[in-house]
Amino acid sequence: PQTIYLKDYAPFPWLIDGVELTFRLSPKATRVTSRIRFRPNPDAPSGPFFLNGETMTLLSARIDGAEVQPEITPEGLTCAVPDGPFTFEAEVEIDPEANTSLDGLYRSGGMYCTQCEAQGFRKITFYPDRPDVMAVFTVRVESEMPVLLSNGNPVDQGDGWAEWHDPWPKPAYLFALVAGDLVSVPGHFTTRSGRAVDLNIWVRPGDEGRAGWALESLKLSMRWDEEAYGREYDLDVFNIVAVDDFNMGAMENKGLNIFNSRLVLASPETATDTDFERIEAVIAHEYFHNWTGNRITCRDWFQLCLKEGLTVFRDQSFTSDVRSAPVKRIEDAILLRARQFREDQGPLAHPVRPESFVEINNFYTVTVYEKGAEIVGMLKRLVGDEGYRAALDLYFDRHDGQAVTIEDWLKVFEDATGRDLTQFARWYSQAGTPHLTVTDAFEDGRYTLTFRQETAPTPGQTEKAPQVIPIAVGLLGANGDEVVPTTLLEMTEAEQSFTFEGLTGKPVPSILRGFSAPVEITRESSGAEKAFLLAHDTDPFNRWEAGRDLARATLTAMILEDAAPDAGWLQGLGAVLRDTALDPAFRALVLALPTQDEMAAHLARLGHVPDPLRIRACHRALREAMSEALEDSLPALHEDAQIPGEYSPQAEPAGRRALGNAALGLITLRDGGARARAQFETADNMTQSIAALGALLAIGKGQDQLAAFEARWSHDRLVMDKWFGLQIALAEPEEAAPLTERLTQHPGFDVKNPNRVRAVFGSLSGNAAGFHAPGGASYALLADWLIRLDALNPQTASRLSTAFDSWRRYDETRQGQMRAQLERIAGTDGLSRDLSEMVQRMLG
Ligand code: B3K
Ligand code: ZN
Repeated sequence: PQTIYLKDYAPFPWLIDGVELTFRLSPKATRVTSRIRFRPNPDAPSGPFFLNGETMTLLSARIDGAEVQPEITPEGLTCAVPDGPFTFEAEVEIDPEANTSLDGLYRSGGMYCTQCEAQGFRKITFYPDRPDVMAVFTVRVESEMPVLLSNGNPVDQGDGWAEWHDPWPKPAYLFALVAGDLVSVPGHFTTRSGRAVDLNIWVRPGDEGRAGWALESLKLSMRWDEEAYGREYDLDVFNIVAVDDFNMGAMENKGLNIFNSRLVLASPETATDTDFERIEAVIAHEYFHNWTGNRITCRDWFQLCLKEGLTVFRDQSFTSDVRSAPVKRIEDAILLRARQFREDQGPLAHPVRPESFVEINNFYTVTVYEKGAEIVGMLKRLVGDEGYRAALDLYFDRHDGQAVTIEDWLKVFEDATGRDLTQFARWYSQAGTPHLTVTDAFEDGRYTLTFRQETAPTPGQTEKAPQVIPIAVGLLGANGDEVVPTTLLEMTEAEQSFTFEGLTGKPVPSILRGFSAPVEITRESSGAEKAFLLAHDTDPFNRWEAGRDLARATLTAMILEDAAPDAGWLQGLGAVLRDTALDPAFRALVLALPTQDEMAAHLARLGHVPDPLRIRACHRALREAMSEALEDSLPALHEDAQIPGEYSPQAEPAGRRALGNAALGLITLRDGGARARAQFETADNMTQSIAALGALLAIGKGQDQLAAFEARWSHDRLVMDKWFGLQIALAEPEEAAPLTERLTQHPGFDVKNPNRVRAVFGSLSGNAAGFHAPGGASYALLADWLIRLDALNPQTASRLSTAFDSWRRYDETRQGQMRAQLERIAGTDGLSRDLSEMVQRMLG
């Protein structure tokens, strides 16, 4: 397979004045006719006329009405064309029923739907399938299905047909079509300039009662984008469709977002608080793409972070505003460290803007998305709120309707604020997590902080240059008062010192407040200093961070030195938990330990070979110690979460339930499960019922509850995903592989449904001790299924294969076992481009 390089970018030699498509839908033989008006691109060198096209049969082609015989390859079509403008017409036949890749036009549960990002449109018809070719589309759909949807505004419809017109030029990856037996939960929104917009959440008949939250989230997002960014919606309708078989979360197609049903459907009985929050955030994310992604898109796929990093940053800001900002920041930092730092540490590390790829779908990563969002956050911190708003206004103004690059993006910040971003741009090109080492000194009222930055080599990048790191620092006095409020230090050198004058005593520094840069930090500081910050820091992020550091330190000492749990930390934890002035959601986060995988990564960084079983045992022992030390506080926290009246998924009650469920988990370690069983019996919502079930499974009980849960929910795919996932995630190490294998034989297991496959195999690899259990059975089982899945759905197989990316962390036996599985996958005939690229990179 061919490697594509950023440096080879060349514009398409033609522009498109209009596209007309007609779909005659039929399960196995859908006919697509296209009429595309091309005109030479005055800004591009001329070149051969090539249209992408795969897995389809060309029935006929015409140029300016005259039949032509193009040359067809597996990748597309070439053909001689006139010098000036011309119209290209084609009729092709495709087979949606046979399309198990869920990319292009496919069928899911009897409906037709599409997924075109990144390169699915080329499975629908012959077209220049690249984001820098933008065109106005008119679409006619013919089908006996009752609901026929496409992008833009409805033009007209009749019996068995509908026509849509999208006035906004767009790249083909934003094309969408849906045809199905659907019902809508309708709504209305009036934009601030007075445009009336019809909203619809389209679901299967019977699911109407679970779409209300998605609709409310959409309205909230539309208002927020007007208020926070001055961005209004630009069509008469906005449609969202829920589909069961979907490779990822959702897709921002212009005016017709298509969503994985798990990110649309929610009711208190079937969805957890986390699901509700996630739905709200993803609805917002896809909606925000209307401006950051659709109106302004990417010149090429190397610029993916241009739309994804920015849109994630926007959805994070939205959640901060509608929920709790400190809690959101902590959640985002946890995710970034657990997944993006892990990616950076292993063979899949790549820059936020990669320079080459084989399969672009392999680069929809936490690095592009979440680290991409961190870069936008740093830019905002560096230029300030006003500078940021001015830069964004200029971005929308200057680039509306264009397909642009990271250089264009940085230029608007330079032009709007006068700042030189040459060095800052390294955040986009340099892979790896910068590591900061901090030392300090105090003399004569002068306090000096010295930072050294270092980034470990990553594949293809051995030398790393210093980056611009915004470090937010505050200084606390001995009594806990803030003697220097949060100050932004801008580090640009490999090593750099900053001084604070006029202090009366040596302060306690609170460094990297609000997680002001996506870096790791090491500072030799005493446990007492961290305990002080846990008790006093005015920055909620660093207060949480101090507790997290202490938890990690005590776990590390338990694992490496057989130490006892740190009594001082347990005491500090108790004080935080009992502090009712603190947000319960925040307290729940303070109570959560670093995951076993994070501990493995941490030990590996310290130069040790992590033993997953040992980590698990110490993790458990520490939780037991917490359960004992906090015994007096936990019941009250649990009882406070039993909120009378109607369930609400808003932040405040959800936070109380999060804390209550965290308390329940700890109580269950000591009460034999009595309280959890009672909660399971009486809970009227999924948040509390699944937490009770999890608490029981974690102590090796709960089999009756598991059976009752299945009996109650076996008809519901989304709820059953939780049932499949939870028991695997919590299985004893030696039980994980056999249980997973048994569950693949369960009548509810469906290898063609990505949610189910992820519930099963994502939970297996997420169960660190189970995945790495001695003998390697889990490795072999995952590899078996990756091979099987790859033949049906390469994208989902490729995504799940990242479970192996940390293989070099472990002991020789485990390394050998994992490598053998990777090699077995690599040696499989007919492997997809997706999975083979991943496996090759992991084998390095
Ligand atoms: N843009 C889509 C992701 C497409 C993934 C293609 N493999 C969803 C999103 O980020 O909003
Ligand atoms: Zn996105």
